[in-house]
Amino acid sequence: MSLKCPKCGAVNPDIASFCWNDGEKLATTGVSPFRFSDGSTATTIAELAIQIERHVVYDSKPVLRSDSLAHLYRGDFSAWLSSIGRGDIAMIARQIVAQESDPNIGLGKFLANLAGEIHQASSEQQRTSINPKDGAVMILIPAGEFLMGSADNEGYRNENPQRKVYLDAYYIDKFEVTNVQYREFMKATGHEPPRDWSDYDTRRLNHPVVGISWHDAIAYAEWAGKRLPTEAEWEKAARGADGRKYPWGNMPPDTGGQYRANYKVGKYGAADGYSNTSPVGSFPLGASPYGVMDMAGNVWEWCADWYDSGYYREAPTKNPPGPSSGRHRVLRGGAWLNDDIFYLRCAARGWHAPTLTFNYVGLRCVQNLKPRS
Ligand SMILES: [Ca+2]
Ligand SMILES: [Ca+2]
Repeated sequence: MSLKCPKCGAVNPDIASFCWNDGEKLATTGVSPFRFSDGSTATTIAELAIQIERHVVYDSKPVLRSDSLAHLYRGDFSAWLSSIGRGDIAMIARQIVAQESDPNIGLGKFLANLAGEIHQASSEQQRTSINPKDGAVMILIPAGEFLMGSADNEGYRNENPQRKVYLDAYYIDKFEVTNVQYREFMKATGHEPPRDWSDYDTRRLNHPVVGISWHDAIAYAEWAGKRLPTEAEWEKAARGADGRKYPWGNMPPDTGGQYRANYKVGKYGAADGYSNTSPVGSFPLGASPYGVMDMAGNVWEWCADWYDSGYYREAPTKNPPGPSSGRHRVLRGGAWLNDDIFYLRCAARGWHAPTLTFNYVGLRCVQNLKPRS
């Protein structure tokens, strides 16, 4: 079954190759309805979801089709969600529910987002790899340009100017490094424990490790055969190519009463479910365009670069390596103790002295692609 793009007329083999650009155009021009190659149409997101269900999602699982379709025809997204099982498809469905409830997202934008999600899920196999040393799931960030920093009237001045930056392809940890992983590193190397380690190692095994200096982070990465991300690599993995404000898009992290990050919100900072760190990957709606988790919130993450507030004015636009010297190292992403969502933005920059340790700073690693033999 194929889809026909109403803007350019292209007939695509599946929704994963739906034209992104035309999806964006639909959002602004309001072109509707969306026509399928069998003559059926969709004018609302609910109808669209039904068409997608018919044409794409259940092609490989026909047994489930009639049951879950019935939920959709009744407009019962919650029942649909619970009828379709686990894994990536369930995550896509949650995104449908979340986005359907956001009046600012038109049909076209929704389609474009959904196409990206399905494409992501269907190509997940080639896009991920498992690091044999620490068991981390790593996601491939493809080579190409992205928008780094903030326009002059947005963000802090240290995020200006906004530039197009090209990066070679790399892998990045899907999750922040956990206490379990850090414990393996200590066992193997005899590295000293993080500050207040006894508070964390038994009760919070799947939480991000904290209380580690930049030097500790470097030692962990080297043990695992990886390295810390450059500031540019971190930012691209968080926001994709389109300059969005947060990993999930531009809407605030609590839109529709659903939380997309662990930050300090509500009583004890726990309206999102956690007053301190959360287990990694607890906010599936907060995934980046590449599926990287907790890029906003939970813990700040050490990057490889020295911090320089004016670096963007002089940095190369291809694989910027960071300043050659400095006093502080870069931190990214915000954490559970931040109540200002300004720090959750992908472009926001933090910094600390590389020797210091905090209960809100951890790490994740990156790895170069292996050269082809
Ligand atoms: Ca919280
Ligand atoms: Ca984080």
